[in-house]
Amino acid sequence: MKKVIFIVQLVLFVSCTGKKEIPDLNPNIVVIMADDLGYGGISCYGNTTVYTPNLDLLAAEGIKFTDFHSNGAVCSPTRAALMTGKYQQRTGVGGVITAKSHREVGLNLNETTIAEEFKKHNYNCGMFGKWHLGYSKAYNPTLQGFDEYTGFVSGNIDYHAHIDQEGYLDWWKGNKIENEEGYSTDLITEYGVKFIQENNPKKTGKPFFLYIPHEAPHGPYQRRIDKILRKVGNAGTATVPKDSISSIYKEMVEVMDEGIGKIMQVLKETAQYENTIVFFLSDNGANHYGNNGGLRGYKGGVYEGGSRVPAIISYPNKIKKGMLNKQTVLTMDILPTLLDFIDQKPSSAYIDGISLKDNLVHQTNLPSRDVFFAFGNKSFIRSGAWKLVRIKSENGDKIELYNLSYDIQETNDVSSDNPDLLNKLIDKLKIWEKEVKEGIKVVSE
Ligand SMILES: [Ca+2]
Repeated sequence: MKKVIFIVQLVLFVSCTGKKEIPDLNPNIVVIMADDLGYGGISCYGNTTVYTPNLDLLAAEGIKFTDFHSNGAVCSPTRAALMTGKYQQRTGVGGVITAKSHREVGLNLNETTIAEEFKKHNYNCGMFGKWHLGYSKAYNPTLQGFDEYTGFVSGNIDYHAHIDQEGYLDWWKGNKIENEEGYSTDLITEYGVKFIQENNPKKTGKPFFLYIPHEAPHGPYQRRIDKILRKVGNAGTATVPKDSISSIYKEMVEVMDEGIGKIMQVLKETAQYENTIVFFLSDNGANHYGNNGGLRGYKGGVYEGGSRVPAIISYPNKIKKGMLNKQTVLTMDILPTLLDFIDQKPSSAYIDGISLKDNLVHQTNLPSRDVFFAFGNKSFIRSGAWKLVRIKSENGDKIELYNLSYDIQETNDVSSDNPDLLNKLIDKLKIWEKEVKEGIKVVSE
């Protein structure tokens, strides 16, 4: 009898407190990627003309990175690294998958993507936005771990007509082309909001993994009110007056920020905000229409403006708010980091990224490591504050050496002052190139 009373009391206690009625679930994950947003592209990174209150709030409630680098200088390579946790060169996606010449290639289905990893751990996985890892339906995101997908598979579409650079309609629901009306940035947000509502862990009993790769602020440059610039069957894009682009660009960033606000709002309305890890990042630096925060160079290049990008993580349940993070971080670190937050390891035989979890939660330093970057004939190695840049040409390699601790602008090439270090870093870069080409694990230090 005593036992029965005890059980009744326990049930009453649990239901009165409103807690522990369902077991604590792993955190939800939301990865939001901007396209071509430079280091100075939003207000919390020093931009004084654009208004991005929602990203600023996310940074204030989480951690803002100051030395975060996109794995690639352009779209597809960074996305391959995000999906796999590896240097993209290992996946075969070292360059852009172009609408013109690469319609039959894509990220190998044998790769274990971040969505497939979370799926193994009982997550519902959704993706809304830009894929850019294969045009053919044989490479569709629904074959790479995403239960739901709506968006486009090329590098960029007309924001209104959803047509790629080569004149193909490019708006997909799952593995079928099916167009709908709407401004792509708004559609991506609406699908993200709906996914969070429908996959509320309180209803499903499962956490969710949501990937929101925005098109903004990549060209073509179009606002909500602007006209269509592409037609089916015609390659190319109608021109926009050059002097109007900076104001259009500003609005494109602001509409994306507004959408991110809606995502944060629905997480709060569904009481999931505290138990959700939101990771915001850009896939590479800006072109000359954007703002790279005064750093040298642009998208596609090997200087800081091409790869150092805004990145923010928020996880109110576990991460202290309002911190700056100065560690050198790459896109490929996201996969192992997010898995570590649910006490899991990547299932691939090996990956190149490392977990930032201890650093983010306890502010410990990351283990020392060299990081590598290569695109076309250009590459760099970062070793602490040192950065060696190599640009290959038929007339011999051009080598430069910078110390970013006092020369973030990369204006003072000190290669002639440090011959031993120069040779050491060149050797490391060559070894790395061989290793990623031949599929051998990089041996650090
Ligand atoms: Ca991009």
